[in-house]
Amino acid sequence: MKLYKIAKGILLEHNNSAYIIDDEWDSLINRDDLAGYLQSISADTTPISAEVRDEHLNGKILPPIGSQEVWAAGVTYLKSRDARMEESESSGGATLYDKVYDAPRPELFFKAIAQRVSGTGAEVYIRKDSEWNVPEPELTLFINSKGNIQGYTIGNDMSSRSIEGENALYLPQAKIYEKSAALGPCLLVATEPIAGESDIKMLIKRNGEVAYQDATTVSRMKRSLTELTGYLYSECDFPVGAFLMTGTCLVPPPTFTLQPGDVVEITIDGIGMLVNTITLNPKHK
Ligand code: DO4
Ligand code: MG
Repeated sequence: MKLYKIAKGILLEHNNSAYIIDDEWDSLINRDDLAGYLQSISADTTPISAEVRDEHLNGKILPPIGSQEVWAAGVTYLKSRDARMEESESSGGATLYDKVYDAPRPELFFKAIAQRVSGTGAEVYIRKDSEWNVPEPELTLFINSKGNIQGYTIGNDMSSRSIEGENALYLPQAKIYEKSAALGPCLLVATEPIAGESDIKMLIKRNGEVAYQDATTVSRMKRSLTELTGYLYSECDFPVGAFLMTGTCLVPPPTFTLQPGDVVEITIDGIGMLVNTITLNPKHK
């Protein structure tokens, strides 16, 4: 089942049919057994036609978030650990990443308030004071206020490698700025946890050519999804739930940095594709 936040409300796709749901996003998604609830709605609602569905989905799709906070986990894949050890070697910070990869406690950091999050088809920004920038493709969880995972989406944890590499204490500046996060295209709601074999792919296009592409699977993650969720909720309350990016599994080579105009496509099996164009913030150019 897929839930889309669209210009005119909420669209549910289930078993090849689509339904418009008249509800408020936060109260709709923040419940136990979201999948069961959506199934019951689909049974009681008249579906819209395929043409109307396409019209909605070809229009603007908003990020599948209401007023939740977005958090992120770090160094959950070997690729992320190795890339960060390399970029922070000269600052002497390399050992931090090595240690956190093996420690019982994961790295968790605050990533975004909802207003800084872009949806699919929208822009994400790179910082003008950063010369080395990358997208980070991340399986992202929606966790309800009771701490139970109810859905999955695709996240892009935009990052400045030069700022983080200069000093690990600069992490919030490397990670948090306008439009530094994207979520979408929808919330995948399922009764079963997402399969470990699910592919995560990233393709970056520059002037219509492929500038980078790679793929891996969710199963390469070092930690379990419930372990990450447990640490996030251990001392924080989230009255309308929270989104948690689970760490990047792909890192472009050190010679690669994003440029304005690049198009980043992140695909996760079963969820869809999150597409964003790289831009400089016009207010801060
Ligand atoms: O340690 C810094 C951030 C790590 C991160 O964002 C990731 O591994 O995805
Ligand atoms: Mg990340």
